[in-house]
Amino acid sequence: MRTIRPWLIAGMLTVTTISADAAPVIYTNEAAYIEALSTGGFGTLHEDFEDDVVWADSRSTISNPASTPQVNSQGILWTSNFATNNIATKNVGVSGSFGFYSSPHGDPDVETSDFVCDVDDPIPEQCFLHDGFVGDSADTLYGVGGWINGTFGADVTLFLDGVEVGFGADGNISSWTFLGVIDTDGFNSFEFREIDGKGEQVITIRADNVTFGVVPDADGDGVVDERDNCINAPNGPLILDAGGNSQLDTDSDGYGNLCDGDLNNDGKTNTLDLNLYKLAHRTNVGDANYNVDADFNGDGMINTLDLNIYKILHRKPPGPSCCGSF
Ligand SMILES: [Ca+2]
Ligand SMILES: [Ca+2]
Ligand SMILES: [Ca+2]
Ligand SMILES: [Ca+2]
Repeated sequence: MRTIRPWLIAGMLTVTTISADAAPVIYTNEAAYIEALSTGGFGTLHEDFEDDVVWADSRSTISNPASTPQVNSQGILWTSNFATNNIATKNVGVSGSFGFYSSPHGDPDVETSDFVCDVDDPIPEQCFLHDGFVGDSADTLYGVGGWINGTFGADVTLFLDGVEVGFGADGNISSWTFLGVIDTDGFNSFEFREIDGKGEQVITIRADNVTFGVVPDADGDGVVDERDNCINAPNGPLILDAGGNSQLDTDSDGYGNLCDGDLNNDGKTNTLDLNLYKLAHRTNVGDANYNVDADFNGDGMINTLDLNIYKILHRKPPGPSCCGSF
């Protein structure tokens, strides 16, 4: 019975509050950033690097460094901005017990190269260390903002999907500073990069308390609205239906069973559907009259629980759904 249905038509619909082709907006005030995400209709995802289970392999102390090539936390894959470097978390954060950084710092090839990097002006590009870190997300992100700190007045810039957005003068930091950006066009990767540190002068950056702007998940079931076949009825991986199914849609019309009382698929839920329901009431899987589409909660039995769900659906069109066509 357990059905994990792939989101076949992901992204077909867009959230109406998201406007296209707007320039990214920089924020240096966390409250203003969070408020702008809310006003824009976005949900938020917060990363404080405190989850010991998720971040276990990256935990380190000054005396006993530990690091790992990558960590996937809440759908964000965190890596260093140099492929051969690792990432680490230790007691360098702005709050809680842990913050985040790349380990080692910057381009591992600079200090070992034969290139002469002890010049100040102009500084060859090969001399820059560019300490930093990257996050990649399969789901589209619309904002990234967090507390950044660096040594020696770190110059921090930001790349979204490989394109530099920058922080301008705001990216010149020497104490914990909030740096954020909202890009309503969406992005799937970001990089915070230090652009001033060079050979013989490592300038490091660290991060903590990062908040992402994400598409909304109205019912909080772990499937964002743009992929949720029952936007207002929890039926996703975090809140499975009574049968343990996620996104169960037995007639494959794009509306999950939990929000699809339209048993004859004419776009309406009316007496015709009620009559179909009645035929299946008090049947179980395997019975002659069992109708899998009328098993709204997916538990293999059509009983009072399903009737109660049908009552809510009666006289309403199926959905709302990401991916239905009515
Ligand atoms: Ca949802
Ligand atoms: Ca359906
Ligand atoms: Ca109908
Ligand atoms: Ca049932």
